[in-house]
Amino acid sequence: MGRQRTTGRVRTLIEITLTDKDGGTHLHMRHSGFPDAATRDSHDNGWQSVFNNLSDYLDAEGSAGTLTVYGDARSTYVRTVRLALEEKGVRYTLKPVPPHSDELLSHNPFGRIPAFSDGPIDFYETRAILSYINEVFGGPNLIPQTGPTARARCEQWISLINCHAYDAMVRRYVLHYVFPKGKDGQPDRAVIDAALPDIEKQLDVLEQAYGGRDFLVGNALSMADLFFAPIVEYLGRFPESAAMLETRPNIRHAHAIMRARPSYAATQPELG
Ligand SMILES: N[C@@H](CCC(=O)N[C@@H](CS)C(=O)NCC(=O)O)C(=O)O
Repeated sequence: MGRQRTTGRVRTLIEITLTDKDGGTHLHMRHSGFPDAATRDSHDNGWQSVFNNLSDYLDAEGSAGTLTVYGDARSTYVRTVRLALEEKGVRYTLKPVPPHSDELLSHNPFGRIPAFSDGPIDFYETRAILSYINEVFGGPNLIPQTGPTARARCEQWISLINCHAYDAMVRRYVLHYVFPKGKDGQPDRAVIDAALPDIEKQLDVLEQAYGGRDFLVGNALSMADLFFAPIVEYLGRFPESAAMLETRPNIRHAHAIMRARPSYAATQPELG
């Protein structure tokens, strides 16, 4: 079966061959006639999305049979990836493997969660995983569409979280409450106290960034919100950071908006 298609002013050819195979049907698709490699490659994402949708349509397990998120649901970064998939309306399987386990190491040599695979394609590092999800699947674009300033601002907030805020808020604070390492099984006050000024400053900056809007960048949900929301969930659960949120109404407002989204409920981890 062949079909001519006009892309812009260029005519291209889509050929689909269906053959019997192992009791099923093998589909081979060839899209040819592009004027150059860049135009050809720009069709990759669209076709990926079409075939993922086709797989969902034909197979009860759908993309959950090929898309896997590896990691613990309580991890903020794992939740960021899951939020992105939920926002896109893409089905996936969560494989609850701990950091540094053999299985995780086979997908990420550094042993951190999350890792992600789409069939034979593997990724680690949350920002990279989100980039793939955003481009390959349909649904809302998680990168701001309003111009270069908004896009760079989105990257700025993600980088702030990855390079500084996760470290102060989660590694040097939340995790010391969750897995106390001080005397008599108590949280180590010195470590917590040292993190507090950094958390205050980061929250001040983010409070100002929200400016009373629903989202960190402009008026649409972006990846930046998906990185920050799972962290705010934890900040609300421990005394000093909960008090800091009390005096930051913009962050609380934006978090209430996130909490109301179906993606948030669908990824809520079970916390003791
Ligand atoms: N830069 C990584 C960070 C991932 C990360 O730190 N994940 C935490 C859980 S939220 C983890 O694996 N911790 C275990 C460890 O650091 O050994 C990313 O963006 O995915």
